[in-house]
Amino acid sequence: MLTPAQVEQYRELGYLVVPDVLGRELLAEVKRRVDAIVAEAAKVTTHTDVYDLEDSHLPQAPRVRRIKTPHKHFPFFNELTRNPRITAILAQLIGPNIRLHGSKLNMKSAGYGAPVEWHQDWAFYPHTNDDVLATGIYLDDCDNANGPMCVVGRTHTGPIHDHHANGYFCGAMDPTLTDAGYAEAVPLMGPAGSMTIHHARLVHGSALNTSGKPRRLLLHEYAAADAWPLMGVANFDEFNSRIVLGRPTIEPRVTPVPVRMPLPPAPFQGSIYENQKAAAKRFFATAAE
Ligand SMILES: O=C(O)CCC(=O)C(=O)O
Repeated sequence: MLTPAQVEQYRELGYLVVPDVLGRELLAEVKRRVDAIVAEAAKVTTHTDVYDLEDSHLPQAPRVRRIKTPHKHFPFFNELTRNPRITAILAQLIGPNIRLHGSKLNMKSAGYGAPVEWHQDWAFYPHTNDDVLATGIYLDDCDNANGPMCVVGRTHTGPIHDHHANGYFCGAMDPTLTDAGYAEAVPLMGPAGSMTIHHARLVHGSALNTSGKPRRLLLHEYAAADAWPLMGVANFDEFNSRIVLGRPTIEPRVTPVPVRMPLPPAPFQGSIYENQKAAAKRFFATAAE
């Protein structure tokens, strides 16, 4: 459980790091399963429903950039999104009824793991209210060297920045047009097993991993059950099947939150890495540079 001071920090700054949420055994099991999934990437030559690949991927030298929506493909990871150690913490922040929005595992491998440009998750999936956040469990020790997720505190109460380039959604803020306070960004670091929490409106991003150590981050996105996605609900049963705590509702709570729709869609539809290829200007160096 969170202390009142931690809850207060989340409300005020929009982020938190909570150590050792899963415990040693469960963390070890998560890593074993991730290794097994990554080993299977030797069979693929292009992005699939499961794998998002680094540009330099080759089947004989597999380079996985992200495992996409692990909760959809692997029951173990679906179960993990509902783990009471996680949901008890979430309930303190967004209430007793909670729905999973999505999940992903960003690999940020040693030496070449791709950067993620500054963005707000809210620009990808605005909801009727902003009781929406993401958790990230570090599978490796994370320090300044291996590409920690960096956040700009307090931006969760500010504007929603433009994430478009050349008239299309690109999922990245143009660092030459908007200074959202990047110089004050804080790295979220900790030993393996630490869980980051960031508000969906918080500006965040991370650099290329040029170190010799991997930095894997398992991200779960959660919303209060009465926060409904403004992009709509494609399948009502599937939507409700993602309730991880409490009960669903058909009465969305609507609050005056700033919104820009992620439309028209990115020309490179796919993962955030593909979307951000359309960005006019980049902040973080890429492996090719
Ligand atoms: O992996 C990271 O450091 C950033 C993750 C993120 O913001 C994302 O994938 O949307």
